[in-house]
Amino acid sequence: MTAVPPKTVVVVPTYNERDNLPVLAGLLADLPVPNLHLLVVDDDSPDGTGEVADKLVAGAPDTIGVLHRRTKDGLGRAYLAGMARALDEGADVVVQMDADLSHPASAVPVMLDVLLTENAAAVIGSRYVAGGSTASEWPRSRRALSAWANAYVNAILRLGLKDATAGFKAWRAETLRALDLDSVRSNGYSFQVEMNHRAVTRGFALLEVPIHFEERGRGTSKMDLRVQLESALTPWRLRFGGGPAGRSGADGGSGGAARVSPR
Ligand SMILES: Nc1nc2c(ncn2[C@@H]2O[C@H](COP(=O)(O)OP(=O)(O)OP(=O)(O)O)[C@@H](O)[C@H]2O)c(=O)[nH]1
Ligand SMILES: [Mg+2]
Repeated sequence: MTAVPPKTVVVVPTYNERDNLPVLAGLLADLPVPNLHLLVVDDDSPDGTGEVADKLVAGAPDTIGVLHRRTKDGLGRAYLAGMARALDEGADVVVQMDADLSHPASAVPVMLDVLLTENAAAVIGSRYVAGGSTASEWPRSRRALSAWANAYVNAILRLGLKDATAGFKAWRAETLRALDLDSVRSNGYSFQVEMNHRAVTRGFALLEVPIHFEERGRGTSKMDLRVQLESALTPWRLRFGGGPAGRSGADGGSGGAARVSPR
């Protein structure tokens, strides 16, 4: 009897990623990972990404799915909806990944291998561990902002992560179930930080593996001022806020549970 490989669902939120999505779908399909599925979460992109996703589904209905949502509701909300769907559909592992080709698909097998062999609760594709890097096109100001954002988050929450704001991660299903996703409040990019904080304060081990972060493919960034403001305020809410994660963060944010991968 052969064991069924774990079901892995890659959740990809899209907003105006018409040109990038088919490229990403092709890269994922070519990976040597059995039982790998793609779930697109599209917020009614005006550029027709939703229809592009429908065509991809028609061509590979067993491995590609799409969740259509009615309005642009933020990256965090899209991920939460996609993760909930993936768990409902029996995922053993959920990978979160941007559609814009910033996150190298080639790192997915490495992240899954570390997740499953090292008994990690989640694995982060990290720009800031040894061997990781950011896009060479990034101007010095953008590098500085990213490094500063990580230092800021770690100083307030003591997550013990080199890349606390990364958006490329692989989660065990049981970890996600333990994070009480229904009560996650962050909507924009601070979603990444809130998820890490929840995991670390619950004592889960997050491992980081190095990735090279590319400049986005086609299309434009969705980062705006409201999102940046939320990112600046969220660490304080998590540390001192009244919710369950906030309470545990006030006394439990030692970062002791988070480790850097030995690789
Ligand atoms: N469904 C959905 N997806 C979103 C939303 N906002 C952003 N995304 C997607 O989330 C991913 C990350 O967004 P980006 O705009 O690339 O943000 P970023 O990576 O921080 O910015 P850049 O580095 O400039 O690309 C991409 O796949 C986007 O299409 C949203 O409101 N809804
Ligand atoms: Mg991007």
